[in-house]
Amino acid sequence: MTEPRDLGRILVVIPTYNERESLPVILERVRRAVPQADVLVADDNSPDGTGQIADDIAAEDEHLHVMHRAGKEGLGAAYLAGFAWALERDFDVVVEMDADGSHQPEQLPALLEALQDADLVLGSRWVAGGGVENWPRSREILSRGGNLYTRVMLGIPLRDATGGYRAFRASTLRRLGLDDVASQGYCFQVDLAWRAVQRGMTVVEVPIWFVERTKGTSKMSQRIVAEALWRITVWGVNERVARLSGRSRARRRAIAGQQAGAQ
Ligand SMILES: Nc1nc2c(ncn2[C@@H]2O[C@H](COP(=O)(O)OP(=O)(O)OP(=O)(O)O)[C@@H](O)[C@H]2O)c(=O)[nH]1
Ligand SMILES: [Mg+2]
Repeated sequence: MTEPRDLGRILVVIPTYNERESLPVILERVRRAVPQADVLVADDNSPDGTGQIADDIAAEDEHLHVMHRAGKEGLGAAYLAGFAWALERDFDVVVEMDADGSHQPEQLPALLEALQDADLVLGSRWVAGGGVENWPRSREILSRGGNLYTRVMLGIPLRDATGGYRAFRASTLRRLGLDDVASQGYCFQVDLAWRAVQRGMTVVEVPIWFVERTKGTSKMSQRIVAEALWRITVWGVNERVARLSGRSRARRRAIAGQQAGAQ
């Protein structure tokens, strides 16, 4: 197996909001699983003091960095700030990982290995070898259904475009045009994956075993689901309209060409 260090400098970005119980455990696991990687905790001023806990651990670990943000702005905004931080410091690879243990750090070497031949690697629950543990049936249906809808609406082949365990090359992030990303939650993940596919990048899915959190509380909400549904529908409709008008433009051009040829 190729050593992940062949990829250059790696930064794992972990967004946090009220994760005081989970964070120390996940940091420990990341440092053990991928010792050569740096970690950035992007905390939205968690009322439970997660930011302070991160600072305390960072004081003992030069490879751990903490970004303190003013208040809760959602997962997408925290990641965008983390990506900008990474690109400014010339990291070569940027990883997305939740703080709650759902994304197992021990599987990160497999994602990094796949990045050797890809622009973007998605940790995927819904490919052979992947799956979920301790998820209620309702969450599984929501995730599978959301991914099916995304596949059909956007016409992309990805099985798990909503997941948030990913590895990007820095060059990929630079090419995605992140300045106008407005989406949050699940939709943020779909947005980035779709941008990569649209730009003809190589997006690879690697099976992961997703373990539902045992500590802290979920930030998942109906609003996050509604946002995803709404935006994906708008993107899908716009895409179809653009494709159809592109086709009718091409047809008009072909007819004009035939008429010119006939004269
Ligand atoms: N900085 C920041 N992090 C957030 C915000 N919302 C969620 N997060 C973090 O994003 C990660 C994913 O959030 P979760 O609450 O686990 O969402 P989820 O995985 O969809 O929901 P569960 O399956 O119930 O865990 C966790 O590390 C959260 O702490 C936010 O507004 N700001
Ligand atoms: Mg979670």
